[in-house]
Order: sequence, then C-alpha cells, then structure tokens
Amino acid sequence: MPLLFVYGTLKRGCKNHHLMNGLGYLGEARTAPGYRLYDLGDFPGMIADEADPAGVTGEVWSADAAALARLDAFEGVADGLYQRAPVKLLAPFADQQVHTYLYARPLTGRPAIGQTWSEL
Ligand code: PCA
Repeated sequence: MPLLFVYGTLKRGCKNHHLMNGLGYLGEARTAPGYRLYDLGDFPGMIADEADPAGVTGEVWSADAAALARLDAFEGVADGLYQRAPVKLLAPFADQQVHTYLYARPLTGRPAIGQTWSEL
C-alpha cells in the first residue's frame, strides 16, 4: 500500500483533516523539486512542474485501501478533479512509495503560491 502525502486541506489543523481519522501520521515532509502549488480559492492544487526548484511541504500518512478509496471519492478522482499519483519526496521518505493528489484541471489564471499552503 502506498503512503499518502497531503499538502492542503487534509493536513493537521485544516478543515478536511477529520477525513484522515484512522490513518497513521508519519511526519512532515517535502517533495523533491519539481512540484508547484496553486491557490484555487478554498483549497490548493499541486502539479508536477520540471522548472520548479523548491518543492512543496506537507505530511506523510499511512493509509489502507479503504481509506484511500474514501479519500479518492472526496477529492473527486472519478470526476477528474484530482488524480492520485506517485510523488517524489525528500528524506526520510525518499525511498518510499508515496502517492499524492495532483490537480488534474487547467490552472489558467490561478495564482502560484509558495512552497506551503495554509488555510488562513
Ligand atoms: N486536499 C488534498 C489535495 C488538496 C486538498 O486540499 C490534500 O490536502 O493533499
């Protein structure tokens, strides 16, 4: 089962964090360079972008198949809003199989934000 990297509303203290109930927190993490965050209003979207030098911060969680299926439904994977896909993290998670929710719709006109999304 892949681990799950969350960078937005699913993080601790954020508005959808209750959906992480029953999953196991493994620690804060950062992607390798090559990912960028965008502000989509009430939530962020992350995409792969080779030109990015910095990466994105978030948290790593362990999840079972049922939890991943539940989160996929919440994140609109079947509707093409996000895609759950492998993500490259830095140490100590660099050698692990980790998935994340990459934003799957156009980002035209959306502002790029820094390396970390926060709710406020
Ligand atoms: N929820 C997922 C993807 C973006 C969002 O707000 C997350 O926290 O990683």
